[in-house]
Amino acid sequence: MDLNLDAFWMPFTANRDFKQAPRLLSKAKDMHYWTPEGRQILDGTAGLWCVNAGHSRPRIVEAIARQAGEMDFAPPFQMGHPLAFELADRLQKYVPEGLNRVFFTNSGSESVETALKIALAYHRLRGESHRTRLIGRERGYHGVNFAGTALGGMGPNRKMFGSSLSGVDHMRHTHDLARNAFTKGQPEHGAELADDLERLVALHDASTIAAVIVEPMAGSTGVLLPPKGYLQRLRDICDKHGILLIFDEVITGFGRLGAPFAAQHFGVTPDMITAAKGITNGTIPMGAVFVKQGIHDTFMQAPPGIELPHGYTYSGHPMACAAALATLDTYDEEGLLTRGQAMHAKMEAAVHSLKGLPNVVDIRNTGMVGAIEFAPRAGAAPGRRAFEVFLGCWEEGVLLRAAGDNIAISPPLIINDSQIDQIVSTLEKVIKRVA
Ligand code: PXG
Ligand code: PLP
Repeated sequence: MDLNLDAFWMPFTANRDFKQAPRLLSKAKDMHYWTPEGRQILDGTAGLWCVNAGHSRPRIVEAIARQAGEMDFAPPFQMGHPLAFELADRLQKYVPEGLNRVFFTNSGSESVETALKIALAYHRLRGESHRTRLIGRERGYHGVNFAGTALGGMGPNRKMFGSSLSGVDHMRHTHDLARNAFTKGQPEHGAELADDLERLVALHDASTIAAVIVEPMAGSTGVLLPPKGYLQRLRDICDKHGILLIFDEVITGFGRLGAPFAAQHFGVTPDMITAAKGITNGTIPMGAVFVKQGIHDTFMQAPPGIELPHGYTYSGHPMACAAALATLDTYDEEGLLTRGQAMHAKMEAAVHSLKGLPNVVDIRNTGMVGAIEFAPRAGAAPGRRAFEVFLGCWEEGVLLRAAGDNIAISPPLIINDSQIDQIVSTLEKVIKRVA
């Protein structure tokens, strides 16, 4: 193919390596991608954790095409269009009880910035403008904008960008290989790590802290499940000190764990949820922040006028709304948002069958997500071994995701048993060869 690769500066990619040996995808349907040469690839990553109903589903394709012809765009500031209201109303059915107000964005990163700004403004409206501090967690990922970069806890994503935001602190991460390796589902040990929040309260004083943001299951860093009792303890500490709790569910939202949201799966309700990705099945960029009604209503008691000076040109874009409504129809018709429960045992047995292979130091799973952790290769850059496994699987026709020293498995929720077997047998073959 005669394609000049020079001009496009690729995101989160080793551009020079990639352009020496490109990996291109040009067609997709249901569980598969195809390369421009026609090689079929099984999608073990749901694109990038987003194509939860599988690729190019007819109902969604038609809804997008129809909307493009009907009305391409409508201004979202001081104007509206019916689909955005219809979608907001429809989403009530899926979110945890009480989080029944929604602000639309275009990505997970924008959802994070939006939620944090709402938290600051909320405290200010209540006369607590001294609550400006924001707390994240080591190994967290909250997108790439300034606040998300500052609150995130993955070192390489932060170090090039200065201090980015003041008044930020982090709790420790919950990964504990020594005590929890090869746990199926939630680890037994580590609930006490939530007490890090008490430590930060003692240090900074609760009256300075606006919000805590965590991924209920950390995705990008390599699928870290919360220890049993951990999230409830965070919830309790936040309640005790008037701190808002934000769950970043950009990956876990829309069915990944076997419930619509991780909040329901783990039985802990935050004050806000950030979402994106699966809301449109990855088709048209869209994100959302779900907010407890009481937070929203605080804004509605302010003097008349614009209650929240915040929004994006493409907030509630008509094409994204049409795509999201058709996505929800597809999820409903096929029971996909809870299919992770039915498939849990199969997924669990499949990924844990890789225990004992060379350099595999941990395996984690729940619902429709799993991860294999490798010992780092001595003398090589961190993550090299996992990246070689990723490359090997790609050559064998399976797309997985390397995340540091981990391989993450997060297929579309329509995956069948034999496709799970294909992922695992490919991994076994490749791990034996390269790991
Ligand atoms: N929060 C979380 C928890 C995420 O997983 C974002 C925010 C940012 O969303 P946008 O739409 O701005 O990318 C994400 C995104 C990976 C990977 O390698 C994960 C994400 C994005 C890119 C790569 O696992 N998650
Ligand atoms: N920069 C400029 C100069 C703009 O005019 C706008 C929006 O009008 C933006 C940035 C923000 O763009 P968006 O609303 O797509 O996030």
